[in-house]
Amino acid sequence: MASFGRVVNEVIEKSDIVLEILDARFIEETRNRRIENKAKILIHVINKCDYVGKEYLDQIKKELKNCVFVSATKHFGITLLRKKIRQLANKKMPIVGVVGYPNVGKSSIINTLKGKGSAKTSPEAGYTKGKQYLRIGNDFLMIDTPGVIPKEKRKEEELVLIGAKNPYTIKDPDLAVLKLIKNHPGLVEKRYQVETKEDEEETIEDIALKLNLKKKGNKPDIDRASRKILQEWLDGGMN
Ligand SMILES: Nc1nc2c(ncn2[C@@H]2O[C@H](COP(=O)(O)OP(=O)(O)OP(=O)(O)O)[C@@H](O)[C@H]2O)c(=O)[nH]1
Ligand SMILES: [Mg+2]
Repeated sequence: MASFGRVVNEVIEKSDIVLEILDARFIEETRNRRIENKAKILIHVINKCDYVGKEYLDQIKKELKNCVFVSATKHFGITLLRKKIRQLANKKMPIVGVVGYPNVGKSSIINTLKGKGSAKTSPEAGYTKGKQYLRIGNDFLMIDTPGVIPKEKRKEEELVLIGAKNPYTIKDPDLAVLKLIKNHPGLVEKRYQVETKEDEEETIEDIALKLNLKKKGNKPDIDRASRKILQEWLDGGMN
């Protein structure tokens, strides 16, 4: 994955307007102040709104200036986004840079605006590798960019919980699950119908046995169970 570096810096400099794409479930965690401070004109695009409730979004609306709520996959909010870009643009064919953390839906938003699949998307974080220019009709020129994470925010177990890292490629998925259980008491236990344990490592063991994920000697496979739990968390299966 690209660090916050050359590519994104260059895109922000070139762009008349910057769309900072944020995951509706993790707005604060996916904000990048360096991007926000550098952009000439900034629109916060809150994507994946299909995962969250309206009341929550009403609250966010009060806190963020220039924000638009969308769902790229459910196709809502896109017309509003197009309008907002036009409204804020100070020229006819503005260059619009699309930036944000890995996996927040940058490429998906561009595709939905364009009306057909041209920017490749994937559930895997870190999919887009270089920048790509895409013309959106006669309205604007968009630049898709690789997802970037600020250098100071590199703790793997936190990144995986906001979708910025792939649960199937990280080294210690159980650390992320332990954090998930601590941050959301009862949520994981309820999903898998297991008892709350004082030692959260035991909770993961119980889930592994329940899912029949075992290693040699009938031991619970913590690693596989953890990756599965994380994927389900990211897919919205615990709401
Ligand atoms: N539920 C839901 N899923 C979405 C939405 N937008 C995108 N996704 C999914 O999120 C995943 C990542 O989407 P991408 O468009 O590839 O994200 P990206 O920001 O371009 O990711 P990188 O290129 O890896 O930085 C894909 O599995 C999409 O289908 C949305 O509005 N709702
Ligand atoms: Mg992408």
